[in-house]
Amino acid sequence: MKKVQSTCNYCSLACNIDYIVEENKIVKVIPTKGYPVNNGFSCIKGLNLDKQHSVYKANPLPRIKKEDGTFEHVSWNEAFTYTANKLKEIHEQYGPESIAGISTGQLTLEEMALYGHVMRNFLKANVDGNTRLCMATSVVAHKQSFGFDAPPYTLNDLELSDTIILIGANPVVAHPILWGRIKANKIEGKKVIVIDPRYTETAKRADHFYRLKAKSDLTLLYTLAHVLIEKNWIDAAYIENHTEKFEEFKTFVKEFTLDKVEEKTNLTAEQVLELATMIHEGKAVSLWWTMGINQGYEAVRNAQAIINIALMTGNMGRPGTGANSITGQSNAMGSRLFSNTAGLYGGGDYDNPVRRQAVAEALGIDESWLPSKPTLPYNAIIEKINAGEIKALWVLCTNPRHSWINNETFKEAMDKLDLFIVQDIYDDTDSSEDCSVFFPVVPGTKKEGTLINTERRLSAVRPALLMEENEMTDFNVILNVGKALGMGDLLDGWKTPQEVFEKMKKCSKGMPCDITGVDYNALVDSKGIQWPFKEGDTLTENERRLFEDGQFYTPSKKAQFMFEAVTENPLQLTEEFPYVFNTGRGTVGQWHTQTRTREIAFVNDAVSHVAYVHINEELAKDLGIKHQEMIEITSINGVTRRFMAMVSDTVAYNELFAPIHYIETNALTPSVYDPYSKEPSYKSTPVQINKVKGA
Ligand SMILES: Nc1nc2c(c(=O)[nH]1)N[C@H]1C(S)=C(S)[C@@H](COP(=O)(O)OP(=O)(O)OC[C@H]3O[C@@H](n4cnc5c(=O)[nH]c(N)nc54)[C@H](O)[C@@H]3O)O[C@H]1N2
Ligand SMILES: Nc1nc2c(c(=O)[nH]1)N[C@H]1C(S)=C(S)[C@@H](COP(=O)(O)OP(=O)(O)OC[C@H]3O[C@@H](n4cnc5c(=O)[nH]c(N)nc54)[C@H](O)[C@@H]3O)O[C@H]1N2
Ligand code: SF4
Ligand SMILES: [Mo]
Repeated sequence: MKKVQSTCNYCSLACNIDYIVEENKIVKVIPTKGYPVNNGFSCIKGLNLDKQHSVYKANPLPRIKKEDGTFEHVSWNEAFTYTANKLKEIHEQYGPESIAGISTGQLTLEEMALYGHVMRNFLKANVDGNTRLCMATSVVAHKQSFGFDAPPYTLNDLELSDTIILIGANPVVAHPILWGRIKANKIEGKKVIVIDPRYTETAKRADHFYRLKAKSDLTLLYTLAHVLIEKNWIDAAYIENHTEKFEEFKTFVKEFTLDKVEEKTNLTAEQVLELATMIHEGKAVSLWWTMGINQGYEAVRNAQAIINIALMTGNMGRPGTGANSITGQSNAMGSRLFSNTAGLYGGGDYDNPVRRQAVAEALGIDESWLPSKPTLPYNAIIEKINAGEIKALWVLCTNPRHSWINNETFKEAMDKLDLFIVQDIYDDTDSSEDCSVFFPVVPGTKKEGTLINTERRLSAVRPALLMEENEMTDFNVILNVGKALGMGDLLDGWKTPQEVFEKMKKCSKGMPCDITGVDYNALVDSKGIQWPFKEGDTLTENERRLFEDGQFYTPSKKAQFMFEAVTENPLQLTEEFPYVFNTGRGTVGQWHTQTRTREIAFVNDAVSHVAYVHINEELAKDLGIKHQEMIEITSINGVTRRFMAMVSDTVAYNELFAPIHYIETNALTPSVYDPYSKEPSYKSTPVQINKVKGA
């Protein structure tokens, strides 16, 4: 019997888990005691990490689609040669920009970095990640406001805050262990406040719930700022010493008066005043946001409006404070910093000559190998496939046929591609079923590498199980495609996860995310370690927050007030499409496109097997719809899908909520993005409801 401590590779908390292993079988899964994130607890997904490949498992050999449309399993060598030859052909005939990749926030940082090296440095292809669907808004907001993509908090701040404001976040379902930290907060008179259009599982457990109109956060937050300024409930010294552009912001928010707020947000002047008073009276106020903010048509400004509230009230850098973006996937943070997609390894723009030189030296390559510009964003990649300009796509550890916005456009793209490579642990996902090359890989229980969680904590993934015959890791698939492409000595120092980690450490030197002091092997059986951790640093605390000295990463070292006029949602409700179709996580047990969590029998037995929407009781009555009746929903994008109506007290009269775990949901979401982050606006689609004829 042996014990292997590893990291849960579902959500961004990246809890640690002890696997008890006997004869290459996991016989017990125990949440690691003493690990700072989850200290002996985990959710049902973490407890069932051993279930992957228990019911569904792909043939361990790769699969190729032949000219006549039939499929064949081939040897790994044959698949690598076939894929590399096809990629080279397309590269030669149509140029590097005819190849693209979609990476993920759910692989290890070493796998992402290697993929970025093969695809971006060597092939000069565009590679975006599914993190675009998730964290792109926070990335842009942080960069502009703080000077670097740096979430300031440590999870312990949840236990040190007397006023916790959750905006567009439903941690009871999406981050249960984080919710556990809120419950563990023993401060007397502590307030938990939820701002959401939906009376969520979290709102039901909160002290205050503000049901705002969908996508009206910006008006609410600017009005709040205005009230705080009017009442002089601001921290003038903090603003003076640590921020810039406050005077402009103050003038800008003057027009956001309380008398106008109700019409725009559905919240009364009294409610907004009450919220402002709680912020004023709180000694340690923390504001937390997730996808209700990140996924919107003016999302970056929304995130920054939250940051502005924290800055102007001096709720930054002190215990229990902060404007805190919660990440989604286990390694979204690793993907943001080390995937070579939107910026250089370790951060910094591709047009920064000093950083280019430093990164090239760290990698031991000529600077000209580095990409000259950021990748095309996800939406542009799909548009270019559909325009016939991109011919080859390699997707790994994501399932875009299901999760991409307006997902019929991805179906169209799949049909257009000359070469569609999918790398997944299952060969029957919506994306992989019909692809030209399928690379089957082993799940996280057989892999080695590093993840970075929502509070910037690096932790070790280590294999609990040995590989079986013909099995392959993500790392080795990418490495072998690189070899078959002829990368030769460009792969020196990229041959093992540890070698890649050492390169990434070097790339991070001198950057805010400096990890030069982290020892790859010392991460094993440890408490993890938050960045920054420089060479020579000694660890005195397991929980560290940023900006305690009031110094930010901008050239002036001051945080920036960022703001812009509120704009109309490009998709307005109309007489024909009078209801808002909101989307998000349905249950704790279900993970995104449900490929993995379908293997947890307890979850699979308990959840709906047909797509469903929550509908308000009054609305259901008015439309003559019964609980669990099948209804048709038509979106403003012209697509109609069937859902089961679930009468619920969680949604307002003119709003519906559909979990994302069913492919029908994103058939209805039209292609709308934030202008700066290009993150999809997934949560406010105008729709119509119809009874199914003859039902
Ligand atoms: N069980 C489970 N857990 C998960 C995941 C999963 O699939 N399943 N996925 C993980 C990932 S990758 C992510 S990104 C996180 C997401 O975690 P969350 O963001 O917490 O989850 P969502 O349900 O997408 O959205 C949160 C809330 O935003 C609200 N919202 C919608 N529109 C608005 C608006 O205009 N304003 C405001 N203020 N709120 C709005 C929704 O009603 C919803 O309650 O969860 C992670 N955890
Ligand atoms: N309408 C709407 N749509 C949304 C959202 C929303 O709130 N509303 N949220 C968006 C967000 S925040 C996110 S993060 C995305 C998530 O969307 P996806 O990334 O598409 O969802 P997953 O189901 O997590 O896909 C991961 C895939 O990787 C596979 N996999 C698991 N482990 C491994 C591994 O070790 N290696 C490899 N190669 N594959 C593996 C799984 O089987 C699965 O097919 O969805 C987005 N879509
Ligand atoms: S809370 Fe997140 S990281 Fe922790 S066990 Fe659950 S899914 Fe895994
Ligand atoms: Mo996400």
